[in-house]
Amino acid sequence: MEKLVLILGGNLGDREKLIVEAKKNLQLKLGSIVSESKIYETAAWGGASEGNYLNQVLILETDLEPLYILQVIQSIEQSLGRERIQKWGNRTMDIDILYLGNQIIKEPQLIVPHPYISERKFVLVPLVDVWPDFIHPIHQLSHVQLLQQLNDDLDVLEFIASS
Ligand code: PH2
Ligand code: MG
Ligand code: MG
Repeated sequence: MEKLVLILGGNLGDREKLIVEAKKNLQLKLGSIVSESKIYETAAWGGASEGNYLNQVLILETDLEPLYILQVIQSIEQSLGRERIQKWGNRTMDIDILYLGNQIIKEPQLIVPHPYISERKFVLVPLVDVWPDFIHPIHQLSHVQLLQQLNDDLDVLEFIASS
């Protein structure tokens, strides 16, 4: 089994409910969730979207192939109302593959590890929750170290879930 590390995020609709729905679908179709970060409310990174995101990182265990995983993820995003209009624009649900174990994948449709991990606080803060000492297979630094050397001061605040 490989550890599949995903980040979920959305800034449109009922953000909390969409995360719950995405997790149900992921468990059914890809494998069990073995670890979850806190949920964070995060300022939009990249300038193209308005309104704060909710983000959460998950670790699943799976034996599935990367391109099959990508297909499943895209079908879940679609079923949750995702429309692809603008790069980095507003969205109901984005599910990105951060890591698949230590694999380095360079396909036209899929690059793993996700190329922006080391530049985004909204990714590194939840990664430190779930796997602080994992060594990034390309940068050769842990998540704690990557967060220490990061230059991104956008807000990443713990989100208190409604009961
Ligand atoms: N996703 C983006 C662009 N900007 N900003 C935050 N805070 N969280 C995201 O998940 C996010 C973003 C493109 O995927
Ligand atoms: Mg994304
Ligand atoms: Mg995406």
